[in-house]
Amino acid sequence: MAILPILRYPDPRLRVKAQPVARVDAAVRRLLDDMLETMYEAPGVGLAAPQVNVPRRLIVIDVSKERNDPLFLVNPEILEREGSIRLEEGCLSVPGIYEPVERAERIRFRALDREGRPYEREAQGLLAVCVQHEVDHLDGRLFVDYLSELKRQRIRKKMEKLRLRTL
Ligand code: GNR
Ligand code: NI
Repeated sequence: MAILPILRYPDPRLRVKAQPVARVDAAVRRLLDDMLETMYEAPGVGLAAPQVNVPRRLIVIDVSKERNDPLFLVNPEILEREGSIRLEEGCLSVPGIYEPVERAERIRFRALDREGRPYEREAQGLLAVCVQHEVDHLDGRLFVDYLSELKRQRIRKKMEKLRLRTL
């Protein structure tokens, strides 16, 4: 297992659309395990492969309090969205920024699991928000895209300054 470096906004690699995984083989499973360890260590409730510079449609999530209920989403598809919820979101690629974003409150999604088996499930609340946030990463979208131009500009400036200090 390994901790992977996380790309930071406004890195252009976070804007690339990720490609589907052809087969869940040992290399994909190893990457999922490294992503999970990286997410737990960060700590975060989700992580998408583009955040660790891998342009593939892979996501790990764990919204449990005990941090012992990992969820693996390979080639996920959101099938239905219902209702709306406004939650304060953060992102490991935009550290220190927390802003409310409106999302669907309930979703139904399909994905492959860590063994490559297809499954379908429903989610609500934080899990539903997290799946939508992570699927956005696969499409090169970030939560700051839902904020006003002014807020996004301020965040970009702050991140550029932070990068000069931490590089
Ligand atoms: O750790 C995270 N917390 C979070 C809180 C509210 C909505 C979404 C998230 S996901 C984020 C981790 C992350 O950046 N995933 O891409
Ligand atoms: Ni994120």
